[in-house]
Amino acid sequence: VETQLLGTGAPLVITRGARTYVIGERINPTEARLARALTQRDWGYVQAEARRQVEAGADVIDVNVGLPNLSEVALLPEVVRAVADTVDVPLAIDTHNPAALAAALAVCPGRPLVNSVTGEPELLQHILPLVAERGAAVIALCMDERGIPKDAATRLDIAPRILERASGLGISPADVVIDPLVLTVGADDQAGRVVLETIRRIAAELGNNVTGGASNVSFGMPERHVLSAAFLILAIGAGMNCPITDPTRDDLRYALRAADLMLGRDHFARRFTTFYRRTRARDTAQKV
Ligand code: THG
Repeated sequence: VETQLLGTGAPLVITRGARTYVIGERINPTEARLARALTQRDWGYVQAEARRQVEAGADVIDVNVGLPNLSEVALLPEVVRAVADTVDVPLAIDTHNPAALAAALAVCPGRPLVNSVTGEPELLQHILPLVAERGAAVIALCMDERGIPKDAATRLDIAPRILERASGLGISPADVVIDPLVLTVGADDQAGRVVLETIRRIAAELGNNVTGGASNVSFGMPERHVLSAAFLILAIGAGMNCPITDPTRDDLRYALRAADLMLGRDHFARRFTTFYRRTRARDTAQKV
């Protein structure tokens, strides 16, 4: 399956089995400095964060501006425009607010990834038509109005329902990227096992491209990046091929590159060694 995305540069074709594609997570107000930049409308800071992620290997930039006291409808299109002005990769527009999504799609160049829709009737009804009208791609979360199922089988039931609704509006299954829903192991020690099983079954039974917030797995835990890196490697092995993660962190980036090499997806280990050389050159430069 191939999902085609476009920013202002070359098209990105997310291809199953080819390599791991990175959706950069850092334009998100859970990070305190980013939240401050959004309240102060400091687009320069936001743009620098976008560039830093692309330089670190992000294939797509996720844009999330959901903050309790800020108007997403006003803010999201401004931030989408600012980010699209400074990086040429495709964007993932991260909102469940249909009005904010419509406003953001109106100013977003190329073919973005809409993040996201669920099986909830409200969202299916209001988000999918915007995706169809724009000819965009979309992330489908394996949850519905009853919440996030505890087991893989029930999560697996929800995805085909979303695919069917999308297909009815002319959205091809290849343009629906599935998110099994990554929850923290801090709240449920079975969260990792359940999401890995869900990923394996999506890959085997549906064949769509698979995304997910890899950092979610370690919320509230000590040594959280060790846990996120372990999860990334296992999730990639299970079939998650476009994780949402932080490529500016060396530990997470090494994990991604190592997983692709071990799975035979890195010709002559070129990506891994290039990453190593760049990281070393940067560290050496910083020491002098
Ligand atoms: N699925 C989909 N989209 C998503 C998620 C998902 N979008 C949002 C989120 N989950 C993925 N993005 C993030 C962004 C930041 C963090 C985790 C996931 C994060 N932030 C640190 C924190 O909150 O502690 C702060 C960052 C910092 O200080 O550097 O962990 O699951 N489709």
